[in-house]
Amino acid sequence: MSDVLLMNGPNLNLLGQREPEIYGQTSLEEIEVMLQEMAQGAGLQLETFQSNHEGQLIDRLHSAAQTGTRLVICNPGAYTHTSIALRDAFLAVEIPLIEVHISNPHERESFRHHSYFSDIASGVISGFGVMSYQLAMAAAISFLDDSAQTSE
Ligand code: CA2
Repeated sequence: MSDVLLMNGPNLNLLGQREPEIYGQTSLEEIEVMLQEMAQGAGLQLETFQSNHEGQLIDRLHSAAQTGTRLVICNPGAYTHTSIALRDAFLAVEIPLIEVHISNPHERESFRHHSYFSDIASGVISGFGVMSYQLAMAAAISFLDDSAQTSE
């Protein structure tokens, strides 16, 4: 069982290699290491997953539910604006979601202004570059700490 799953959607495997003016210079692996350190410091288990395929993201979410994952931090990439199937998967598994974006989609093209996840997420963090992920992990740590205290 892992406490938190960090899930990244299509093209985010290219972080640090392309379009640094939008997405920065840090690789996904470096982000994953940063979040592992934060999770370790908080005594939480973190798993990470990236896929360029909608169905694989859905399958990973189903298996997270089966193994009792307590929270998902997800940057759905462009699926943010298109994927009713991934939205339905989040609704089906009922695992709390923190939606993350590196850029601020609201200051970009209008097709990025709608997210299929924001209204079902516990929270949304966007526009802070790589720090969006760190803020999301900090929020996850606090969220899981609060939920542990209320169930005592
Ligand atoms: O700002 C974000 O994190 C986004 O989720 C990134 C998505 C975009 O479609 C969303 O509107 C906002 C695109 C991810 C593409 O990732 C790349 C990473 C490096 C180089 C090129 C693309």
